[in-house]
Amino acid sequence: MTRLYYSLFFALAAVLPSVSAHGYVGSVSIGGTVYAGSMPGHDQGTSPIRTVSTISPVKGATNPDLNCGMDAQLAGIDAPAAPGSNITIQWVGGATGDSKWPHNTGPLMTYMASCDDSCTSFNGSSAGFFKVDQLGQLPSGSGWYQADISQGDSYTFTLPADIAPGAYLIRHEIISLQLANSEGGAEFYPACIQVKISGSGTGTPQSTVTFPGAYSDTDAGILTPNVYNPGFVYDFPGPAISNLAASAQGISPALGAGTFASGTGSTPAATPSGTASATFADPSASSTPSLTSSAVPSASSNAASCKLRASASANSTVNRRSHNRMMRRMRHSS
Ligand SMILES: *[C@@H]1O[C@H](CO)[C@@H](O)[C@H](O)[C@H]1NC(C)=O
Ligand SMILES: *[C@@H]1O[C@H](CO)[C@@H](O)[C@H](O)[C@H]1NC(C)=O
Ligand SMILES: *[C@@H]1O[C@H](CO)[C@@H](O)[C@H](O)[C@H]1NC(C)=O
Ligand SMILES: [Cu+2]
Repeated sequence: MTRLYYSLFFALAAVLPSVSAHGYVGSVSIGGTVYAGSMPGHDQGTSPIRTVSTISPVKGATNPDLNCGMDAQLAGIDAPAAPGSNITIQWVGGATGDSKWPHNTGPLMTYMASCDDSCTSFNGSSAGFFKVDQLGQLPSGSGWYQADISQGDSYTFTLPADIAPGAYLIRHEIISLQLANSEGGAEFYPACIQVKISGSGTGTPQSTVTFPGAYSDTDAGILTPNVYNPGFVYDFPGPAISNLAASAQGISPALGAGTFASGTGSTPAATPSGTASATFADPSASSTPSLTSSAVPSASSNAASCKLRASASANSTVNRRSHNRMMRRMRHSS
């Protein structure tokens, strides 16, 4: 099934004109439902993805649009989500989302912030964000997970298992570093997704940051003149991974071709089997040097959270190996 959807996606992509420049979050899979995002500059529609005004990047670490993307609008719904469940995000390229994400260098990061009861009227500009995931360079040290996104793959992370119930903003972000050899050159693509988390968890983050506020234009992960040098090791910007973070995350095949074209509105999962098989793990925690250091909770974290993180990383590594084998097969077959 997975292979079929992947091939179908490539077949479609091959006949579509390639559109320039940048992109946006075209769809997200939450609790088995695939929600389409609105095209930038279009009506918000019924989607938990906050609509941005343009596919162009946010520039500058102090730009207010670093919060949720360019002129992001409140979304009308908070998508129901279970703690410990997977969320899969599909980036698309071009103003109408009919091409692939265009960039291949730089990190993918995911933050969350509590909106209290509802995110539908919540302004995130003073929200307290905590980091739940980050993916950077491939374990081989050459190339980036972002390059997989530019092949049409989706990105999956797992909601914290013990997170307290309530409404949360998920702030997923790509940073593209192809112009980051000069200060202010990094391209930020933040995207916010509104969820309502169920359950009876009690977990809260030990510390939070704001956006803007968490980054500076001279951070080692944002001003990167050496990014194309052999042996470059990426240093993620922002805080360390939160004590609340879960383990599994990664890159997966595309979310199914049917979700790309819709401009607005939520789409019931038209391809449930494809979606389900698309979310196998590709966590990057333990074997890449850059991730090992950043994935360890900050020094102030207690021993219990360190232990949890360590066991999660071990399981993630196994999943990634099987994923990489599958990716090789699929690339060869497409
Ligand atoms: C949040 O507040 C800022 C500052 O008042 C404003 O510029 C921005 O548009 C608001 N965002 C939303 C989503 O309402
Ligand atoms: C989440 O994805 C990981 C790998 O990506 C998988 O091992 C796990 O079973 C998934 N969890 C759920 C609840 O689907
Ligand atoms: C990892 O796998 C072990 C053994 O199967 C299991 O006991 C443990 O709970 C798993 N850890 C996570 C975080 O899934
Ligand atoms: Cu771009």
